[in-house]
Amino acid sequence: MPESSSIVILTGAGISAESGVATFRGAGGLWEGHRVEDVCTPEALAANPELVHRFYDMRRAFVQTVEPNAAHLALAQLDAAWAGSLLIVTQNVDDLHERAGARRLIHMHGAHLSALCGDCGARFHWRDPLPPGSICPSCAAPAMRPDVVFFGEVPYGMDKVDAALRDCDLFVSIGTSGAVYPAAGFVRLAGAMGADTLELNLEPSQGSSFFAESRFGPASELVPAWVEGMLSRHALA
Ligand code: BV8
Repeated sequence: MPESSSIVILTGAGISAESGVATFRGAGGLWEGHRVEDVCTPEALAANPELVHRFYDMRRAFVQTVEPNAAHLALAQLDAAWAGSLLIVTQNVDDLHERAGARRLIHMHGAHLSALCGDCGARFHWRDPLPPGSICPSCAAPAMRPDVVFFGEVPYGMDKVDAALRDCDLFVSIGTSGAVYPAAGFVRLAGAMGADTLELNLEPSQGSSFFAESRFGPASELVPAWVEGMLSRHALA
């Protein structure tokens, strides 16, 4: 691909699996033993704040004990080396892309290490437990909540993501089941706008048929190989 080519990369839980972070629809489709409807909706937060806050506290603490894997590191290397436009859009709320060195990154479903005030909308870097009723450092309301996008809420950064998808020459999807929208629809938008489309996943996703090419295997093997190919072809271009 020539230097001016623009790339959008969507990542999901599968890219963090080899770092030890559980995926969502693996073992029986339970999230750490919970049904998604019980823990990832505004209704669940209102009805059972203790459960929802505890669910995110547990995961926030856990992601601080794991490390980025070769797939995260390879994407960060591509981000640093690619002269054209590049955007990593992650559905993940862990900080493994950042810790690997990625810069051009959007967390469309929010982030574990961030807390949001449900009253004033202020956000704060947050590493510790966040019990229900935590006081907002900005407006003092007892309204702090996990800064994640629940089902039924609007994903973050969608204007920038939409523009990047319409402009890109290549759309790559890594480690996602294609079960959650609007992320699952990105391949169709990019493809309709003329982009080439590539899926790197352990197994066929729900959207595999929409990709021009799919490669199956662990991300820690597929992603470094793909990045090496991109950088060597680009260097020769
Ligand atoms: C919204 C919170 C409106 C943080 C999450 C049609 C159109 C639009 C919306 C909808 C629609 N139909 C239904 C909806 C509503 C809903 C939805 O999609 N429901 C689903 C269940 C049908 N969507 C929403 O509500 C979204 N909001 O639509 O607002 C709007 C839309 C556009 C513009 C403006 C407004 C909000 C959705 C966000 C929900 N929050 N997370 C958290 O707790 O983590 S979603 C949750 O699922 C995570 O973010 C996760 O990332 C995401 C997707 O899961 P995956 O990442 O794909 O993980 P999964 O386990 O499923 O799959 C892992 C894959 O990796 C597998 O394929 C596996 O084979 C592979 N793998 C495993 N190991 C490896 C591997 N691959 C490579 N290597 C390995 N080693």
